[in-house]
Amino acid sequence: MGPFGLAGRTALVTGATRGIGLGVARAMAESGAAVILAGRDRSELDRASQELQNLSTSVYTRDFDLQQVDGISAWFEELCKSSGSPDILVNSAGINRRGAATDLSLQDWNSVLALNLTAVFELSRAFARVRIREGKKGRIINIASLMTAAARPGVSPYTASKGAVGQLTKALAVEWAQYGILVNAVAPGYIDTDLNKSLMADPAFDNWVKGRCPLGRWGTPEDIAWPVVFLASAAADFITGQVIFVDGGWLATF
Ligand code: GCO
Repeated sequence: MGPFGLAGRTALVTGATRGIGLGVARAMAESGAAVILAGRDRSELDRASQELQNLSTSVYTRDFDLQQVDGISAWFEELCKSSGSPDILVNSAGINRRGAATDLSLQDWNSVLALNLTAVFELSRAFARVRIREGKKGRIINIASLMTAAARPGVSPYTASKGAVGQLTKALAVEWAQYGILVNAVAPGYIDTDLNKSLMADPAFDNWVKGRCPLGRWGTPEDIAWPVVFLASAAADFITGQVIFVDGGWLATF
């Protein structure tokens, strides 16, 4: 696999039971990594783990609700104590709450910002503390969004959270470069996942996405997974603080 392989590496992937997170975990397993699937629901974790077993003998699961941001540091420290610190962290867990900004509840806002942003900050710094303490390098890849750079009506909390993820990626990259911890983000365009099922089921929205995207289609989790594997690999040893838009050309055209 040359510089693109992940043999001998361990990756912790959040939001790993479905969508982009599961796609990333699958691609990392195919690239030789041991993968730790993190998610909230034990039965969904077991299903995802079964799906990946034939790809890698090293598929582990850890259930935790990352919305409980105060408990993230202790959860990660315990994970490291019992199975060693992962080399790679992929922050893929995220939610969306759609609605007019004037109508959304403060709880909607707080839930989206907690999982999409605060949990990313908390888990990333828990990861960095351990890797720095152990004198080991590391890779963090955050899943941002088209909404890191653009917006549409009705998704203000999500857009704000993903805009912040883009800047947090740069902030942590410049702070941890000295330790060899590289921090980047992959920003998906419109992807065929459960998060977007309702959008895909709307013929007008579906036609808009296919017409607006130069490649004329919705992306797939695999379209996102392999750029994530690239950023986790030795092929990306000189890349940090970057947000790579994997959007079918969406942002390249007006
Ligand atoms: C929406 C979508 C976006 C996602 C999209 C682009 O409601 O417009 O869910 O918020 O971020 O997949 O990344």
